[in-house]
Amino acid sequence: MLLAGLVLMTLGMTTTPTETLLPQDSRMDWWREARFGMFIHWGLYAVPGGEWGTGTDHGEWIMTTAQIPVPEYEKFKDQFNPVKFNADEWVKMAKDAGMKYVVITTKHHDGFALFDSKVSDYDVMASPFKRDIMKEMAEACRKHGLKMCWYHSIMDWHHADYLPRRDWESRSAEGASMDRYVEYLRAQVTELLTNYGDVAVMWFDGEWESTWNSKYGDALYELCRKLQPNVVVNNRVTVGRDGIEDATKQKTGDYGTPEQYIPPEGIPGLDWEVCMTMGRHWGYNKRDTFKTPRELVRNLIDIASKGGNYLLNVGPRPDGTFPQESIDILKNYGRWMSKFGESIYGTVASPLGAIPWGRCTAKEVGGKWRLYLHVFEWPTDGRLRVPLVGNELSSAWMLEGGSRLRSRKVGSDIVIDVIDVPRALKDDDATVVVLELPTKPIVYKAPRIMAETDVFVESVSISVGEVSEGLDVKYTVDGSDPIASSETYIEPVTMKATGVFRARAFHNGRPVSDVSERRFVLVEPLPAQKAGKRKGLSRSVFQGDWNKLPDFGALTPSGTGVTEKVQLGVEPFTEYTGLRIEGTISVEATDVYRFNLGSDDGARLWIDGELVVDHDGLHSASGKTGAIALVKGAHTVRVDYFNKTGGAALSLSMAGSGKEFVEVLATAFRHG
Ligand code: FHN
Repeated sequence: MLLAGLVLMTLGMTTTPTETLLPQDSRMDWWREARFGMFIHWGLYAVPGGEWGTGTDHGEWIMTTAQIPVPEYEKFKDQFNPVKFNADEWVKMAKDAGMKYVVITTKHHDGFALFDSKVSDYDVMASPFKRDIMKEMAEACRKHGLKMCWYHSIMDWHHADYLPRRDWESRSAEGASMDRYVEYLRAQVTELLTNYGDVAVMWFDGEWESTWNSKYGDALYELCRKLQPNVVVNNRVTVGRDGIEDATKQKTGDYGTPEQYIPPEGIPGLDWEVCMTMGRHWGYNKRDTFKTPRELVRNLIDIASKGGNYLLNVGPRPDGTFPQESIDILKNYGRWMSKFGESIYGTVASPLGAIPWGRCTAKEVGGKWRLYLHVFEWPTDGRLRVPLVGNELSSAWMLEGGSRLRSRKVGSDIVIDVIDVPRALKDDDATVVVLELPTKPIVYKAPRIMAETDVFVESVSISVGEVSEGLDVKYTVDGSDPIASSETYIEPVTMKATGVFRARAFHNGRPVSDVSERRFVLVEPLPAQKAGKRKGLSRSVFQGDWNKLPDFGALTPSGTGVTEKVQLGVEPFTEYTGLRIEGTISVEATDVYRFNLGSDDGARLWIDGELVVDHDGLHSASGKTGAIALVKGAHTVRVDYFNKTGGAALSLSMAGSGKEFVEVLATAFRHG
């Protein structure tokens, strides 16, 4: 038995084989079919084009990054007159590029609305332009058959009631009411979902500041669905993302939104969409530099091969035109999608393991399954190998032109002869070869072993996923190699002793994959301590400029007090500030507990002196998870936290075995 309380910083997948299927929700059907959309970031920030003072590298955040006071920034309103704006041209460029939906900023963090809002005079009708841009965009999308979608920022640097204030600005927060701001936010969302016809997606953003919470977020989600029952809402309507890369879907929201980042293995069982800039900025910057058209085409293929959508951004100029680089990128997409769009639309993630020459997407067509093989690099021997496929072969052809290709099984690989493919059919960005199989692909890859944690105090439930239909999984728990006579995986397996779980795929009684393995350890939970006498936790405040957590024990606090739970405790939370929060936390049962510590900037969590989560360093609002085994009762808890500059956030949630994460409530804490 391992010593008490082994702490794990890594957690396994908690899905089971059935959960790798996407949630059955017809609202998402068009979205899963679409795969590709245009993001548009446009607003007052286009006027300066990234320049302020000597600075030239600002984007849509220029109000904050250049610390422009509200009255100064408002002057851009009087310069906003995009006389060359033509919604029809914009939507036609999206359509011709093969995009199926358009998400445009109705209001970004700067608070300026690009639509005629009756609840604000800080909108486009107050500019020289005086046209409802959203109305014209909605009409153009309807005309060209694209889905109209709204981006709307929860965070608002202009509205007097929004909190927290930017720490550099002089406007007082006196009298500001976040509840009143939320009513304003809901009123604008109501306008956007009432006055412009069908809206396909509400793309919320700016949900990460400490003043937004799941109560507001859940209510906002409900409002959207009440106003337009078929509207799709992203996960940023509520709190809880682990940073901009995180696509883990909260309880609220229909899909995850990894940003500027392609999840290396996709996110099995969830809907997700990568949003990305063509250049370095979301909003227009005169000096922006752009990714190559080929890189962007391959991004689309890579994302689709992992089962996600791609929302690619354009930052229009202040005159209402697209930057020429964006136009050229869109034209290249149009060229490629006109030949190969079938290999993207309505496809699902590749069933194959890694392939060295490119990517794969898959789709059922006419009762058969097509693997769309996107060739980035042509094999020098003229033989395209599709690894580890257990199906009998059907046929293979070039998607462009349809010319047939010779193919055959070599062992468990399918080999396609491509030596005679003419140069004219080899697209520099990617060429698609279709491999048709008579049934769903049977892929010989090692099973994925899934469990909440690698430690347990009584037992651990282990499931196996991502195994092709038609294969059996054989497993052992004594560390030996699975063989044909080993146990067959039927349902989650419970282990009650320390051991190594090993699994392997079998086809018709024959081993056909590598062996996957994972060690699970029975641990002694940490014994309960004496609970504190008084409610809440002690809270010491420190002032300093850190890039990572100092030893607060060696510093003199600037103030002390009590906090009811792990939180910042004051709004707005000041910069260059640290916290040490201590006391005891009570758990209701002996179990392995997962703790998610959310913070901006760095934080660490200790329980009974064991470091359970280390989320130190400078980072945006995000969470990290660790696990520890505890006996029912009280345990010492300490959270150290610091905020350097900008946004601040601190939260602690926990989950017992088999449970969802919930915020640790004040009733669990004592001190003194
Ligand atoms: O702060 C915004 C940023 O300006 C941009 O709108 C992106 C697009 O997803 N979202 C936020 C950063 O995560």
